[in-house]
Amino acid sequence: MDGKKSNELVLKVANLEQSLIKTIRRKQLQFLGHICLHKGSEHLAVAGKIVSKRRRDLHPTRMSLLPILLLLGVSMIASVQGYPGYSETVLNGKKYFISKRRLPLSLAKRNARCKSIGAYLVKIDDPVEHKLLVGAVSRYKGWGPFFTGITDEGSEGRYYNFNDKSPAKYLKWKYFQPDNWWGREHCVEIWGSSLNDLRCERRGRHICEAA
Ligand SMILES: [Ca+2]
Ligand SMILES: [Ca+2]
Repeated sequence: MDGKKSNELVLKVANLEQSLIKTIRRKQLQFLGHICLHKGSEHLAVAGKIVSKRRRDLHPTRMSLLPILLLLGVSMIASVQGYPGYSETVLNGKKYFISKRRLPLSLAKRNARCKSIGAYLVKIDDPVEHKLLVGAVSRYKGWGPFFTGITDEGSEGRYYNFNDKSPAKYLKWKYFQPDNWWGREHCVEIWGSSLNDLRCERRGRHICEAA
């Protein structure tokens, strides 16, 4: 009827080695999610001395399916989760997120939004990352501007990354940029294949980079 009895039956009929039975039982336990953290209890379970208590009103088959269904449910949730406000893209093995809504936000608010999904406003470290981001932006179906985390707020002409205040490493500017137009452009967007400075409060999307 139960697992213990059927194992004994298998042992009698097949006359298998005790070690083989133990291996099978261990595999069964692992499969059903009966993971025993303590070595002692694992040994008892393997030896068949621990019998799990079941609710009488639940059929044993349904009980054994429960962990599997739970696992399936969790994996399904994980596969559709994502972040509703962002389009996710993987570049060079790293995750980046482009905000779906064009909003007039401060740089601090844009960065806070990135942080809420375990990321930060994108830093551009080198020509490779620059090129990959340019590609991602060009493929994006929607208007910009696309804000990066690069800024010269508070230090005109000296560009740094907003999230950690580190100096900007790679700046490939568009012709005649940065022009700090009207003395009010302290944020940096990806524009075509290069960068432009623009007003931080402009309505636009921002790009986050996974931390
Ligand atoms: Ca500026
Ligand atoms: Ca500009």
